[in-house]
Amino acid sequence: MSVEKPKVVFVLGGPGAGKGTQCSKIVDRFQFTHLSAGDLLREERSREGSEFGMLIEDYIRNGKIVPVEVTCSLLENAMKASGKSRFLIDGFPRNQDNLDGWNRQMSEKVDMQFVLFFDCGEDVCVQRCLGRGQSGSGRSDDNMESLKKRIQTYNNDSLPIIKFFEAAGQVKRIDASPDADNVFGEVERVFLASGF
Ligand code: UP5
Ligand code: MG
Repeated sequence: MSVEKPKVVFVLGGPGAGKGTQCSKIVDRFQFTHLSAGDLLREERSREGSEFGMLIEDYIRNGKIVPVEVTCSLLENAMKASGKSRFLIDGFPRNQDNLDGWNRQMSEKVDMQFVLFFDCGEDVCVQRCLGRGQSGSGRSDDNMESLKKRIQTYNNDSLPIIKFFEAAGQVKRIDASPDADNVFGEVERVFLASGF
């Protein structure tokens, strides 16, 4: 008897596109567990005794992408610890190193369904992150200096990965500029059409 592999949806899009907001709504509506790579890295950064704390803080503040060995292991551990079988992987893979590492460590162990891509203009993304920073997100990268670097990394390193998935017919693109409920209307249609 074959055991079904866990199902994975990658959730990608620029900084502040609304990945986390929409993932919460998907969790409320469908049977998925939300794993944000950024949240897992921030947790690891604050974990007492972590050997990666300082490295992670430097990468996050400078909008650089943490080496995949760290991120992929955090994701695999969180998947195992949850005991669940359907995952939204938010904010990963975001460069070629991430994708290569995932393919080495995880791709055979899961059943990747599609990539949910939140497409959002740069100005809207920046305003959302700055707004979140002003309302006390406590994130060390919600400031203009870090945001410039995050946007640059997104354009140079992450967009090519989305284009790669798109060429393979795996991307479901969502216009992320309307308000969150309207965006979710589109998201819901995608999940229903995919049999969830
Ligand atoms: N908001 C959301 N949707 C809205 C809407 N439709 N209309 C109006 N406002 C909306 O939303 C951001 C803000 O916008 C919130 O205030 C929200 O209310 C509002 P959110 O849902 O948080 O957007 P999200 O796309 O999740 O933004 P986030 O800032 O989390 O995206 P990033 O991709 O920049 O951040 P992440 O946490 O994934 O990564 C941070 C850093 O960690 C990276 O820069 C990198 O240094 C590191 N990292 C890695 O190295 N490797 C990884 O694999 C992942 C992260
Ligand atoms: Mg997020």
